[in-house]
Amino acid sequence: MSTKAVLITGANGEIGHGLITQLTERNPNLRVVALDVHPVNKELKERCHETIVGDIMDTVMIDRLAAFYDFQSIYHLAAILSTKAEREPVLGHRINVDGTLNLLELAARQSRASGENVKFLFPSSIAAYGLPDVETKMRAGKVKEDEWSSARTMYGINKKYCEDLGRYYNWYYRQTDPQSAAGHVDFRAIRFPGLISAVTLPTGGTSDYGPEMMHFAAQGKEYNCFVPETATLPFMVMVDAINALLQLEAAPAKNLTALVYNIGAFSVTAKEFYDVIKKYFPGAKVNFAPDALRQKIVDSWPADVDDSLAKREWGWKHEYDFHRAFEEYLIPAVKQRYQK
Ligand code: AKB
Repeated sequence: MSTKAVLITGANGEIGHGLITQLTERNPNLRVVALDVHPVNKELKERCHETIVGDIMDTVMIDRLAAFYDFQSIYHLAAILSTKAEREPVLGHRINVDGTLNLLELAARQSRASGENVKFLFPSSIAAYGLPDVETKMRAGKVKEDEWSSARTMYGINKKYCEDLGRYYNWYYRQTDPQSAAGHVDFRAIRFPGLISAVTLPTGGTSDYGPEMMHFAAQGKEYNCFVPETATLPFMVMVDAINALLQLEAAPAKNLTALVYNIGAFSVTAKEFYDVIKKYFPGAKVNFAPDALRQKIVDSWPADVDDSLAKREWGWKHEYDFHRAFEEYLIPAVKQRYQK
């Protein structure tokens, strides 16, 4: 008999770190199988049933996992973020799309074999949106899930397409088979805003200027910000992002009418970021030196999102607004991190 477990890909990434901690704190008996191309650190390893250093493109390794485990939920976090995927589009597509397909196939096979649905939690992104220019973006305000859906980056297009793949696996997988299967992939996606963590730094993203500004200031380093002071994006702290994933996972299927949900917390300019950081690190030095190409990506993402559907259907509510996020969560934790 296979062992019941939860699979987390990209376990070593920013969301993975916090998610493994939260999942195992809430349920110490949960068997977490963590997969990443880099080894996870000792502290996380101790929380996991098994950790695997491997590539989501390795179907032999995925087959081995399928033979040993019966996954109830899969959190598929592994991805190449927007700036990196723009520099290496084929690699971005390979990991973000082909990799996701491998994991969806695993979920489909397991759900059909067991007759029980496998929940597939997928972090999509505000990159799935594409606004034509900054004026339209600022006019658009809070965008709804079905608006401005022509993504402009390889990463955004990959995320958007994987949402569609999720819909296919959820509703239509092998629809011409004469007999329908009992179990299916229960696909649930969240379009995350830029995420800010006090304990990890993002790599390869375009919303990275927010968290980078704070981490540089905490280390007494000068920061060259690659967007102008006016650049506006929705952001959220990592604890809220992880709570959202756990909340959506736990939501009864009967309450959900959609497969993809926006969630929001606060929308801020790069200047507002700098101002709040200066409040806690008065010596912080940020030079605004926009990189026109990365700025174009930020300009194509919404300034804010309409998350009323998530609020209505699964009770989404952020805990940290902009000022509380810095005051109570980010600054104390980041100071502790760099004072060590
Ligand atoms: C990125 O900047 O690529 C990510 C995202 C907004 O999904 N942080």
